[in-house]
Amino acid sequence: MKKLLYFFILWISVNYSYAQLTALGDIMFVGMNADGVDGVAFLALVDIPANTTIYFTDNEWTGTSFNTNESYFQWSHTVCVPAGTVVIVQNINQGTLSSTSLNPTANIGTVVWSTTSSPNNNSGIANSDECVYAYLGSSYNTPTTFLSAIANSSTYGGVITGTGLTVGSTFIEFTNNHDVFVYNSTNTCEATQAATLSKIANTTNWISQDGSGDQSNDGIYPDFPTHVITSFTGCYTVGCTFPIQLSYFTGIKLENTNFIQWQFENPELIKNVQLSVFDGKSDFIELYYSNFSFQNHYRHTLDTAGRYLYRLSWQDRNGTVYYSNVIEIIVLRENSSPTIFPNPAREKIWISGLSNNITIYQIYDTQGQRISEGTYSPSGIDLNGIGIGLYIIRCFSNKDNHTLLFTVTD
Ligand SMILES: [Ca+2]
Ligand SMILES: [Ca+2]
Ligand SMILES: [Ca+2]
Ligand SMILES: [Ca+2]
Repeated sequence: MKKLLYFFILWISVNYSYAQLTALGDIMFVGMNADGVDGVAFLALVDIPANTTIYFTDNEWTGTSFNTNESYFQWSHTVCVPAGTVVIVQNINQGTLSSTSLNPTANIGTVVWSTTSSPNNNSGIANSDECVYAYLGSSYNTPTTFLSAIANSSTYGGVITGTGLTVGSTFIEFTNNHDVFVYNSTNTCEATQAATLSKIANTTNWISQDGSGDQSNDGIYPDFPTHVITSFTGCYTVGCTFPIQLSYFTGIKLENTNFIQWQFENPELIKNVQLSVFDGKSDFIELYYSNFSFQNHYRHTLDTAGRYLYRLSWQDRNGTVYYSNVIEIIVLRENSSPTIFPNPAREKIWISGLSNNITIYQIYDTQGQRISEGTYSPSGIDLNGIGIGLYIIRCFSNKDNHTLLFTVTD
């Protein structure tokens, strides 16, 4: 005459590995601002693996090295940045750099000055004859792979020789010496990376603004960073996987359902989630599927008593599928359930329909933490000290066992 109830909490961690940025055009500038606090914005066309360092400079390339008198800064992030993300760097205008200069800032990741001593002493993006390069390197002044460049003039004072950059592809070259530039075409990556580079490097796909004073924040299109496109779709991954952490995956028998809950630490990295139940023969079959990863529970309505095995699977943005461990809920017999009143409740609850031999109750929160217990009596259960929320109550004796749900309101 009893129901058995199994309740598990599992902790899962997933290992992941890193790929590398490798090639020209793996990132592209999508904004540049020489007014106000100065800034650049760049698009990751491929995933940027965690802890990759990308160097930037507004010194000009002479064919074998950079000239001097301007600044170097470097960006990195401790977790993988998915393809399609736009990173916006600002506050590059710190004047002549010293050990007390503030570092530039970024919406994603961290930026620091690569050096604050000569020959890198004049920070900021000039509003004429300026070029900014992005590259990988063994150090700030030893580039190994140029990634992208943007110039507001064709007479920016450098040469393209030895960089591998190509105007109209990986090098975005304006000739108007404007101050604020924002890419202004579709935010989709094309079928090939080369086609996307051509689209972004086509200066007719940009809007720019010029004038004395600050055009970056005058409310007239384009402003920077207000009008920078913040993400692209359909870009190109290189095998970088995402450190998705499943915090918990639990199940409990609740009235005529099994109530399954889960939580991810970083659901924004998930492409889709699937909850499955074992079909009793050979496989798991889908109960719930979503491309939206923020729902974190499912109520499985039960037709019959039996042994229920549940498994959660999820896909990262590269399409790699991960599986949780399996949780088990065994239901030996369906009982007619007693009811709780009032429900929702504020100060006290009573349970009707309990057989006389029920004496013990236990109250749990929805994460399985027992928060109260006692002996049930006709005077009801006092809710003093129990906060607003959803709760699970078990009432049982050595012969009977019920699990019910109730809500505490204010
Ligand atoms: Ca400036
Ligand atoms: Ca320069
Ligand atoms: Ca201006
Ligand atoms: Ca403006």
